[in-house]
Amino acid sequence: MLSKLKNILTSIVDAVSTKTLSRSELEEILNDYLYKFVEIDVAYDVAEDIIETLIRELEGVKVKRGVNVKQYVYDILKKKITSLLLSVERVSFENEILSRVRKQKPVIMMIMGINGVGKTTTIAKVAYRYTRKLKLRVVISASDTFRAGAQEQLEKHARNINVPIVKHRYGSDPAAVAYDTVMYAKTRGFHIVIIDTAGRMHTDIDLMDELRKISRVIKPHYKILIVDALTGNDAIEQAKAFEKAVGVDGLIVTKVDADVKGGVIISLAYEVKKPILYVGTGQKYEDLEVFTSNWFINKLFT
Ligand SMILES: Nc1nc2c(ncn2[C@@H]2O[C@H](COP(=O)(O)OP(=O)(O)OP(=O)(O)O)[C@@H](O)[C@H]2O)c(=O)[nH]1
Ligand SMILES: [Mg+2]
Repeated sequence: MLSKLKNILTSIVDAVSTKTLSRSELEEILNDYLYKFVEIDVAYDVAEDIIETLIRELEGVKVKRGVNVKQYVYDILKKKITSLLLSVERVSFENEILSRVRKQKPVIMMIMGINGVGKTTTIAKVAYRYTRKLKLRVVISASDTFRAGAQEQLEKHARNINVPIVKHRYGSDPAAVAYDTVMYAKTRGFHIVIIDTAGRMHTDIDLMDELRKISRVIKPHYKILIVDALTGNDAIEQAKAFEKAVGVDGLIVTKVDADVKGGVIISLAYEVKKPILYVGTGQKYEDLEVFTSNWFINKLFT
């Protein structure tokens, strides 16, 4: 996980920890890293920002005897990356859900994203977490009425985690399924409705219209976009397009366990500025973690 980003940071620390360096020496050394960062999905502007920060903080600095120079550089990087991520962490998200359900049931989440990013799996993980940890009653709407096998896949997950789903026939209106699910939840006192939607390219106008329709009919409290860490910087384009067409309240980044590059979360934080609610770290129901800047820093620096 994140191994290339880790390697780059280690290599930077080694390269600048030799002696006191001037601005031009630092620029010479660090310029190479601009492209190394970009290759691992750190957006160009963020890479520039990180390098500029390093130059500013290290220029002409004589580290006091007894202070570990490498540690000094690591700390600069840690602080910088933390500051980039702080703005998108939302540690109180589950508390917010809990206080919402106390006031008004059900709380509705609509899950969206392009094909194959992990929407359905993530829904199962969230439902698993909310029923087990938050002790909430969750029902899932099978609003992917399009892809062959989508309903069976969701049913299988639902059986495994013991959560009900509401479904219609394939080809039926996803908004109608979602509406029925909300009614189901209301009459039976369920706390949470999670709407599974079909994968769609962010460039497909008709399918984006369909999401807008679900959103208009159901008025979800949270429109959550799933992005796959392995899609790299395209995840940023996806987030911008979904935000423009439907609106995005939060992100979940999946397949972080399989992502050796590691730059995409930093880029999302810098370029999209939507809270990252959770990260997917595997294929099991337990493999969903609350995203915090600390979580990321710990993965990078330990
Ligand atoms: N390693 C890993 N695999 C994941 C993660 N999340 C999802 N997957 C896998 O990604 C694949 C696609 O997941 P789905 O949940 O079907 O994706 P989807 O977005 O619902 O796909 P469509 O409905 O076809 O658009 C499956 O094989 C999942 O097991 C994760 O966090 N880590
Ligand atoms: Mg799906």
